[in-house]
Amino acid sequence: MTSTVRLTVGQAVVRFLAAQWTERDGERQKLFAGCFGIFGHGNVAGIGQALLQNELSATGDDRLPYVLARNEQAMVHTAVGYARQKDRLQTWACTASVGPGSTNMLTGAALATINRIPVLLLPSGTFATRVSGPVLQELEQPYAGDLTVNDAFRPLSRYFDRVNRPEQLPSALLNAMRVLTDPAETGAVTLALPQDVQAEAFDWPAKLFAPRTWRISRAQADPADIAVAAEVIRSAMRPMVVAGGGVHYSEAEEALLAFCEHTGIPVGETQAGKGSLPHGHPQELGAVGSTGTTAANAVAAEADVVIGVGTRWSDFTTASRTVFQDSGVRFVNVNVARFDAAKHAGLEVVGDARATLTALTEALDGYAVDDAYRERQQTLWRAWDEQVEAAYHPSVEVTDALADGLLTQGQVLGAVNELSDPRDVVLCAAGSMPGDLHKLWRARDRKAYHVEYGYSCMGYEIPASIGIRLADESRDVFAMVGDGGYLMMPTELVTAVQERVKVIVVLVQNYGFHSIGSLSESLGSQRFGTRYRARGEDGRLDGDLITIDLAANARSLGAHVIEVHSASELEQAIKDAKAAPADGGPVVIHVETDPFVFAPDNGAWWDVPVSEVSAIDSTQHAYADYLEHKQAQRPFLAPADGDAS
Ligand SMILES: Cc1ncc(C[n+]2csc(CCOP(=O)(O)OP(=O)(O)O)c2C)c(N)n1
Ligand SMILES: [Mg+2]
Repeated sequence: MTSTVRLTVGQAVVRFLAAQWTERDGERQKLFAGCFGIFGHGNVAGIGQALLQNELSATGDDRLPYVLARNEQAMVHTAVGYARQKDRLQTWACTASVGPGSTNMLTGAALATINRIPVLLLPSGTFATRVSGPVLQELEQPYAGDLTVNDAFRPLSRYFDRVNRPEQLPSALLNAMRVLTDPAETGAVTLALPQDVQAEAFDWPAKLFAPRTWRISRAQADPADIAVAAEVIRSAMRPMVVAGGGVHYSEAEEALLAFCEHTGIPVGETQAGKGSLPHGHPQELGAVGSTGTTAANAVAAEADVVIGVGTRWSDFTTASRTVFQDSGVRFVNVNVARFDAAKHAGLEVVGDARATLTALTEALDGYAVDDAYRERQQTLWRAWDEQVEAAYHPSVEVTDALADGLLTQGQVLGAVNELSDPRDVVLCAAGSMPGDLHKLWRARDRKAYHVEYGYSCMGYEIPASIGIRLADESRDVFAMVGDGGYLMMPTELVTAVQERVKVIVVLVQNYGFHSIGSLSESLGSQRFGTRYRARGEDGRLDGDLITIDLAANARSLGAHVIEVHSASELEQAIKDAKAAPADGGPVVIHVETDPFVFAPDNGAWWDVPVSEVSAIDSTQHAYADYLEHKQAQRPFLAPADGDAS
């Protein structure tokens, strides 16, 4: 007879999750570090009771620690920050109550799926039996009796299931783990759990709870594809690599280094791929695309073969398809997901980045770019690096022109870069800083740069910094957050206090949305509605600055706050923050900047449509400008293995 265990669905979920492991390259680790949650009806009794029972009685590897968050969107961000830092080998589950608690996780789900980061979401549902419906927070639709708000997770999840009967749970759980641990499929995985089902008991086969190891294998590309790819690369005069997040997730940095050193091919980096080559490497081109360096973009403009490694080719990477200007440019795409490998009519080399780069290096034996190409790339890079130096240390003319107590954003980024340890992590997500960081940050370690630019979600910064620090306590984490981003999601400072997690938040106050203000201006919309100003006498939002005290706000949430008003105070603050106790909770450095000192220009574009007709002069001018930029847009349709001419 099969041995069985009688547990509720909630208890079975918790017990199962605690028993899951991943293994790659012979290293084994727990898949779930724990479960974040906020309780309400729906999960307070079901999953909540199960987590309590686990906390009270489970020991060692059977534990699934519970952490109370402050906002459900934020707890998904924390899980994403953790999973990305762990190269997608480990993550967290997130439990939320019926209705708003669950739908608050939707933004987090989209962010995880877009960035290809595994998180397990457990939204609670209204009664599967419907006996007492409509219950509090239940959505009713006259046209569909089986619909719930949790159906909104379907388009945002890589796997979705609703467990309406206990018998459905085993296959739902196994499928959820399959997708979470598949590098080509991974993202948000959602198991919706109706509140009555969570509390229902069932006799489960004991084998369901046996420790289970999900092997994350390194998919090998087809040797025939490697051979064609090598042939295409050998035919190139001006090849370049574009390194994406897949380089990091596959731990392919050394394989990339070997590939570049054997071939002399230079490397541009996407936001997720930054740090693929350490700063200072002779083949470094830095950021490529809309927020790219002049070096990477000049090389890209003439590249005849572009080797994308682990990139999903976002518009920022290609400067909306304008950065690669060679009329016959061809793409060779190394990617574990065929979906991404096929982009831009690329030659699909479907496989793990590390394994594939190693195979390609062998297949390219004897091939190298010529010396003139190497020299050109290095000259371009040196010219850019001088601009970075000038942004980090602006001239007296620039600093003297600043109002009292203000710094430039470049100065702030430079100080954090120079005073942090090479292994410390810098983190950002939205506003003007991601672009400036992409251009200016000197990434000195493979896991030291974490800009979320798939969803570029304001409010990601503080919760994700907690996840990163939980993932690796040997690194300090610097969360760079604008005043707009801070106001979206300061709440998790309280969670950092609760868990005594040391994160260093650099809060850059510039009174509004500087990034969108600049964008608005360039599109002829005159910075409309982007400044934090009171409503003026003319009825418009152009009155006095709203001088709210964000430093006091952070202090009230339990953070240790340091306010700085000069470059030397900023230096001291960074040193003090680094010296703060490792388990002392969050430190916030509050600094005001002058947003009108910009990072060095790269002349690159980003396609944001301008109104075709308008009654405003500035919009009409912007539209003429827009049409001109559109001319440079390329379709990228050349067959990758075809004739280059
Ligand atoms: C959740 C969310 N809402 C809106 C946006 C659009 N958006 C991008 S940047 C930005 C302004 C960010 O302001 P702040 O954090 O102060 O940074 P700054 O632009 O001033 O550097 C906005 C509204 C977004 N990215 N995320
Ligand atoms: Mg701002």
